[in-house]
Amino acid sequence: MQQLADGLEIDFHSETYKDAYSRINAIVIEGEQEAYENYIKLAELLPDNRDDLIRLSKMESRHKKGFEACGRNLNVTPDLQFAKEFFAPLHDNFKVAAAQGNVVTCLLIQSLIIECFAIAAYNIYIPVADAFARKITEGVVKDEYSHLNFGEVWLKANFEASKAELEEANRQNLPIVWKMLNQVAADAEVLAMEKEALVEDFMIQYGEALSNIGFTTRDIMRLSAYGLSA
Ligand code: Y39
Ligand code: FE
Ligand code: FE
Ligand code: FE
Repeated sequence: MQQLADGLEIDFHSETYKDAYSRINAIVIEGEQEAYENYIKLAELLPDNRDDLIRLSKMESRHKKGFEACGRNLNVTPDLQFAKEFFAPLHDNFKVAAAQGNVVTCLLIQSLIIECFAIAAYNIYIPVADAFARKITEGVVKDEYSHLNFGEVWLKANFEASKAELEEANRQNLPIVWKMLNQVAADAEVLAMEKEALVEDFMIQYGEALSNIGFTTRDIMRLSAYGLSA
């Protein structure tokens, strides 16, 4: 049991908490595994950036190990089958894009959408995490900002040539993120992570990223609300 600043009490060892954690922890472990694979694929697609991308992929596999330790620390077995199904739509879209050599779509899915989702989730989790998981997650979230930055820098440098593909990839993939958030909202609530806070943080990260790449405020409003009612 832990007393938080706002007086919220969370029993990290209750069956209710551990049941929700078995899915959220699995999502994070599976997400880190897929991020590892996605950066290896991106390294093949962008040979000029190979060393950076391989470095990012190694960070993702360290993240996975850290979150596996968080589950073990709470005596929770992650529900990896659930997590694979949770990521399948985004993962399939990434694989199709990679097979077609659509590197802009791959970067939008992994380095913008998934990284912003991770940053939002980790930022909201840190204040309500157990002490062990908090330390791990604080280290991880710093890395995720650098992954998002990689995508921003590349897409900014190639903005005019990427714009149309970014619009289409956003249209196809952002609604999937809102569905994923809805699927995880009840479990997140058990961990004291509010859906509204997750949506707000995601919107801020994603909007900032689009702005850094070169989109106008008007474009950002249109792009970032796409499929929000899904
Ligand atoms: O780049 C990364 O490391 C991202 C793969 C990790 C994804 C994390 C996804 C977090 C969603 C958790 C939802 C909890 C409410
Ligand atoms: Fe990561
Ligand atoms: Fe990452
Ligand atoms: Fe609540």
